Amino acid sequence: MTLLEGSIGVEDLVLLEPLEQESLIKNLQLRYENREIYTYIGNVLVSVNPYQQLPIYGPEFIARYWDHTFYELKPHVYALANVAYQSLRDQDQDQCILITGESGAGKTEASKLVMTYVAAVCGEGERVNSVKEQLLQSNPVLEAFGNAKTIRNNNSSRFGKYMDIEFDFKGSPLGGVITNYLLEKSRVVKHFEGERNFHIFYQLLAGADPQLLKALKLERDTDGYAYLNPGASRVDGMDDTANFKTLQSAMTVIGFSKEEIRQVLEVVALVLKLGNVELADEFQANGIPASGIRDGRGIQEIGEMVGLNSVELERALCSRTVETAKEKVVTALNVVQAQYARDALAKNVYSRLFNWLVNRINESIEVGTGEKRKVMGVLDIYGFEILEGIPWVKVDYFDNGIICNLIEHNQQGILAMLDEECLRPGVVSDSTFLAKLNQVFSKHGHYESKVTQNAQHQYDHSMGLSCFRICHYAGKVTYNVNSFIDKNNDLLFRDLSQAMWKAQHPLLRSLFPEGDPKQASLKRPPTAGVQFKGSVAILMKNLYSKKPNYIRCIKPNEHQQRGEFSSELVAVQARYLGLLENVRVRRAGYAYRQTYESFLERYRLLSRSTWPRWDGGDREGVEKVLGELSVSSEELAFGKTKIFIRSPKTLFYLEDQRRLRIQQLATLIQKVYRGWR
Ligand code: AD9
Ligand code: MG
Repeated sequence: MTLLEGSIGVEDLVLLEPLEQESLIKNLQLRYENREIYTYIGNVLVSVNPYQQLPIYGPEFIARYWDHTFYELKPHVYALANVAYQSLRDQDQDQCILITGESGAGKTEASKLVMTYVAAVCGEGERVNSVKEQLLQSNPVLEAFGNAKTIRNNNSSRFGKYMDIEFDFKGSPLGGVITNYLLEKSRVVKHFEGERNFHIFYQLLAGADPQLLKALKLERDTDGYAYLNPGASRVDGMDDTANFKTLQSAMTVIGFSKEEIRQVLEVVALVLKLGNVELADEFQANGIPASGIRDGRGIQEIGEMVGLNSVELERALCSRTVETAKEKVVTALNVVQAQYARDALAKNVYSRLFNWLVNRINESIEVGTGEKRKVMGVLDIYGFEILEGIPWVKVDYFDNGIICNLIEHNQQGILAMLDEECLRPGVVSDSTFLAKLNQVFSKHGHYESKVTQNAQHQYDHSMGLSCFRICHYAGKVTYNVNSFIDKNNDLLFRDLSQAMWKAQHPLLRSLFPEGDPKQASLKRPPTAGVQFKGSVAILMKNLYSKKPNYIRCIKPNEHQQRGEFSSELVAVQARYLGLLENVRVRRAGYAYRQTYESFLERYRLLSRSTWPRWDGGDREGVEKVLGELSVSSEELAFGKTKIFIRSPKTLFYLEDQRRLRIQQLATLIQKVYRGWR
């Protein structure tokens, strides 16, 4: 292994010898064990989560990285932030920071470190400082409402976030825009054992002073709330009380008024109280099952808090009105349906509140029109387990086309079929959807389910009957179709939105504009799948217009433990982050386009015509080498001074051949040498 002076292992994996998966992991491990969590692959930053506070952050380090160029100091997230910021400022080039890695790998922490760095170096002055403060304080607010403890990560982001930070021509910050993606709103009503609901619920109950608690008619004990799993309310090392203070002051810095903060907390309390609304069987005179609220007190409290008639709320929860062109038909909901309606309402209230918060923050940090600005985008999305198959986790250079087609094809993709199933009249269910997938994809090489396995006489007991599996690049991922239809439909009965719209509570009311009878249209809103596809398309377009800077985050163990490095776990991540390929491409000097001269210099040992001696021109030499290796002409384009190579596979092939040839030559030399002795 090459050792850079004073460095542990190699600081840039491009220098790794031998270039293999195993040595790559060993190098990361050696560095990790010496508390060197950052390593480069050229200008890509690899970061391994230390699970401890290392003394490598803060003003002194920021100043040091500010004063040096990229390769002068040890690899660091500050160095990457520095390059991005300086090229934005001096070369007028919009930047984006793309942070990938699985849940708990350190994406959000990395994004905050980038933001802190940029904020520290991007100028001063009263106005500038207040913009910076607002930008930074958006983090605790979004984390309180959008993060939760999961099995993988005590502070897991349950939404995707993209933030554009905007600067003037001098590089001083003007403001920003935040876009959020797919909040995991099902968490509001249900989460796994050992996991928590969103932090805000615990922060409010732990941190509210007695007056506030009383005003909101809440109990401090979390066990009394159906939407909060019992026994999992505390998280080691997390102080909900202190975080509640931080949240309130962050909201104040951003510009939320006292009244706004109060209203936000009331809506949070409303969600908790909804969870405690118990529904009971009732029967109509004709014996048809219906439902009613078991104990009217909770609903009464909700009604009083948000200015709603509780009788009307009960009606909205327990019945459903279907309007046709001619008439209105009211049907009673049975208990299961009414519970579904209640939970749908809670999820909708919460996720709309979250969107409202993001918009409200944007109102504060938005930049007025007119001024020309430079932009730095920061993308922090949650783990692979959720976003597989979506373009941005596409590993560079891997042809993901087959999988994307399987999922996204306009008529025959899984998403399109899900939409179709949602629109189909009659009895549709998750299992009819799965049956359809099984039928259409029975022969698709990347699709598997119990049914297709049986047809092929293979049995994999790890897969349930309600599951299908997609063979992604990163490995096989099993999806359970339970509640796919519901999630995609994401329907909120109109009765409920109309009831919410009638509330006197200004914030709650504003969350349900479609409840206004004047607004009500019979048009179906786009399904969740369609909406998400649209927002991803916009994001991709935005990212393509910027210069990318990559941070690849790696989780060293499953236990959130410092000092523990599981080679197997890291190897899996390294594989789907494509680290080795990344190193190979860099090492080949980005030979996609390279001058004939340097290309020939590197590869001329591969042809008898050009090795050991070649007296002809560079271009002819290159033609000889490629001709002798039978590289397809489709792969090549001969420019005036440069050779262009289409696919990295060809590059890998050339690199492999070169490596073999060097080995052969080495053996040969040894033989000759022994012969001499
Ligand atoms: V998820 O997909 O949102 O579930 P992330 O965002 O990748 O995940 P996160 O940044 O939240 O992971 O990191 C998880 C935890 O690791 C943090 O709460 C810290 O306790 C810890 N961590 C991550 N990076 C660092 C670091 N550079 N220094 C110290 C860190 N601790
Ligand atoms: Mg995160």
